[in-house]
Amino acid sequence: MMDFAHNPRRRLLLSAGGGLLLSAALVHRARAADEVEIAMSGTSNGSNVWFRPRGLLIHPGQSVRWINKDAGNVHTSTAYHPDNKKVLRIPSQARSWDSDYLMPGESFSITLDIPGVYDYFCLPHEHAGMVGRIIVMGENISAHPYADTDSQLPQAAIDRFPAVADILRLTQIE
Ligand SMILES: [Cu+2]
Repeated sequence: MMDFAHNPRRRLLLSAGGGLLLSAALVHRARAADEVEIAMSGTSNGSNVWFRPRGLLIHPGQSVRWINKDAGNVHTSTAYHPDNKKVLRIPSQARSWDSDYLMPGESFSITLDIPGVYDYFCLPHEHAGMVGRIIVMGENISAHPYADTDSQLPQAAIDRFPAVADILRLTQIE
């Protein structure tokens, strides 16, 4: 599905094995400041699944890490982008992403530099409404940026995107 060399997750794994042991404490502090965590989780019988927070406001250059905290399910973080065979619902200059399947305990991170609204979904659970929205702060954030493509998504997905105004006001929406 994805070119090996362009899969950020593979790159992370490679660098983790080959990197020098720098100051672990320093690395940890930098992560705490610059990286925001989004949990992938659900009920134990899998009847309900979600990203938490599903609405998130960050600043340009900040990183987001999705962690599968669901012991009984695999999940993905996948951008609404033609590269993933979906309509475009991230800024047009931004790079697409797809975590591929994350097993329980696995994680995936990206850094977002371009301001705007980023909508993403979980590949096996889009129809169950497992979607999320990240806003990278900047000027001219549209209140309803992707209304013209709503009809091409499952209704359950449309229903779960937090409103842009609510994310801007509250920073995180559970
Ligand atoms: Cu999922």
